[in-house]
Amino acid sequence: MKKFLLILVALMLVLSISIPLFAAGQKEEVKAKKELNFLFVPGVSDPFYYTMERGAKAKAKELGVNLIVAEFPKAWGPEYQVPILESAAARGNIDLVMIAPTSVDALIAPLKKLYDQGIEIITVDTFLGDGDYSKPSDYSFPLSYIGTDNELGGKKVAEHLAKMLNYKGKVYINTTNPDVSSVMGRVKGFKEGIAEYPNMEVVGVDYNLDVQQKAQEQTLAALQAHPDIVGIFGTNLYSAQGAYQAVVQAGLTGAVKIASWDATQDLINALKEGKVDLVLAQKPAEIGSLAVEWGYKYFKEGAEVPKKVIPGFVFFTKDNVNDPDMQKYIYKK
Ligand code: T6T
Repeated sequence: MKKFLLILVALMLVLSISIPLFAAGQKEEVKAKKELNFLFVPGVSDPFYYTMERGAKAKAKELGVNLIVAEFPKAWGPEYQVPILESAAARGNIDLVMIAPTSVDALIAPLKKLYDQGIEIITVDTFLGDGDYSKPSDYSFPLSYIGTDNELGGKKVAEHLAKMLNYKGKVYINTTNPDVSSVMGRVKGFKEGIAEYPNMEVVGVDYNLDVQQKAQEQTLAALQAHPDIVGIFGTNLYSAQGAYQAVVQAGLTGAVKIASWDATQDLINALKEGKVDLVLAQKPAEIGSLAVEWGYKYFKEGAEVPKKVIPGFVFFTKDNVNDPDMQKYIYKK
């Protein structure tokens, strides 16, 4: 019995040393490989992610990384994104997945499964859990979150909108989903920003599930329910496009100020026409490019990837919308 126990202890010792060595050896092997395979999984089919794809492709070409772009989900949600992720990853030989998780919780398990198979993860635009990958948790396995500081953006939008409204009146938010980090952050930041002004109030938040038609209908209903709404925040491109269309439809252009997020050509044109008053432009091409670059540095140079990489944002207003140096911020494929 004693002899058996001794053998068991010795066996466990050998295993505890050799498993990490084997894993480290595997990583070294990937580093030394000539070509890296990165898989990009966007959140949905929209100009924001097409622009991100463009930035990622350009950087991949420059660095000689093989970038595989998964099918763009037709609609927003894990039920569309997870099957695309799983079938794209099943082709094998993927070193890194760059993905915009369409839910803070529902993507944890499918991504953890890939991570456990040896695939590194960078979340772009949206994150898992609270996005803090620096403290141990069941969602801290990604190398990094690379995307906008959405809370800060929401706060800044509130400041601009409040100023346009002389710091008084009722405002309304149209957003996409309650479990998506990007828009959650925007709503939180905006509410906190508006709370700074005692004569302002957020009268409602609607969730359009990233469907523009729904955003338009909800905004019309909100304008009917609260005829004293003077400002609206559309938290992403479909929300904002639906919201301003509703204001046009209600004949309230100019009377109700629209703060919008995401610089599509449609929203920029609407700004020029006075149908929208503010457009926040994120930097999707830079997000895509940075994700490829950090992945490359990690594998080829052994770089430590920062847990958060935050490119900034810029605002379009009627005063700068025609500036030549602002045109690069309009989303393009
Ligand atoms: O606003 C972007 C993105 O940041 C967000 O996570 C989802 O919506 C967009 O893709 C715009 O449609």
